[in-house]
Amino acid sequence: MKMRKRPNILLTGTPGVGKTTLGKELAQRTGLSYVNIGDLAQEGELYDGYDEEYQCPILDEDRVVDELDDQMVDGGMIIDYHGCDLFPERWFHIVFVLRTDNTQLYTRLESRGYAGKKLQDNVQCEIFQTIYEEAMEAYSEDIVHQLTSNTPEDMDRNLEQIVQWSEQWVKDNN
Ligand code: DAT
Repeated sequence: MKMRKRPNILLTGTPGVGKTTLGKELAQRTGLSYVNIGDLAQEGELYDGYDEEYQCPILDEDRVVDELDDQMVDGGMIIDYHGCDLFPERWFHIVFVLRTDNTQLYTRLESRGYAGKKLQDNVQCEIFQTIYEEAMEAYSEDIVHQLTSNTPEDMDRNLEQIVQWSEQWVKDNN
């Protein structure tokens, strides 16, 4: 029996914008599989060197892509990462860039324990819409959507919209 085709969704944006919260809830609501790239890299030690400035391991992008490619070809995946140009363009049917006001983002990242340069750099990343521009360069512009993620109401609305989009995609492609 042939499996129903299901879409692959990329959730991207600056750390703290709500990708993980949205992605996990979305997986529950749609039955799609949620993958957090940071966790995947940690579990498989998919690293290539160490970044002294940021005091964190450097992602081995090729191994991350190899690790996921079979699943992505099958479809039905939700990918969560604070970057987007490392993935093959063919992987995704839709790309959501979550956006948060910088004052709110500052508070969220501070309570996550970010401080100093790491905190400043991440808030600047959001102010200069770095990830949105990265997404617009890496993917066809008509599949890239920005979603405001300031309040719990925003979270609910985004969830609702993506669930509906996903259901429609499944109808249209099967
Ligand atoms: P990310 O995965 O993008 O780093 P997260 O899902 O871990 O972000 O969320 C960071 C924190 O902010 C977490 O405590 C939940 C909160 N948050 C996320 N989106 C929100 C929203 N739209 N409204 C209120 N709080 C939100």
